[in-house]
Amino acid sequence: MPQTIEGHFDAKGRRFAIVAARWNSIFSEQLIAGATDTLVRHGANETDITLVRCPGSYELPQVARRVAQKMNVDAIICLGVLIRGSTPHFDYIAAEAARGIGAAGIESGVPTAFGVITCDTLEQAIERSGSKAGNKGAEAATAALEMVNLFDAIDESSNG
Ligand code: RBF
Repeated sequence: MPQTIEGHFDAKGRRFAIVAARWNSIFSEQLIAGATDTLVRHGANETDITLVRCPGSYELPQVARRVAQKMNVDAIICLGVLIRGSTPHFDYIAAEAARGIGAAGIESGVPTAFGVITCDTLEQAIERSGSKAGNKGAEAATAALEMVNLFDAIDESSNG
């Protein structure tokens, strides 16, 4: 068995920002609730979670970058809901959100989690924000937690 470095899911004493886009708020509020619930159930103090609202998913990378620079947080969970319309905007915004949220994490060293759901239909949005297909906000929070603890484990490893 190789030596394995991995992150666990302990949120105790950690500070988090949830950056959430306002668009399609009936769904994004569910993602926020799912992410918050996941962090708290893993030991985070609710007062250590800051919700930052931004206009749309296009703005998520810009806000995540600013939060990483200015706020003392261990991870940033980015949440948004994109529903495909009859314009090409969907693909542009989705691509920018995915690329930019990743870039903000790489540039800052603060883990950023991608909790943007991209849906063709309202039904898919319902499914991904707390019903049949789970809650993608909760999943993004779980990924953020694992990353925070993984980074610690890498830093503490004797090979690091
Ligand atoms: N933002 C979202 O988070 N979800 C969407 O489904 C969404 N659809 C949009 C559709 C159009 C045609 C436009 C122009 C914007 C949309 N936005 C959406 C907003 C976008 O992320 C951004 O806030 C605005 O374009 C302002 O920069």
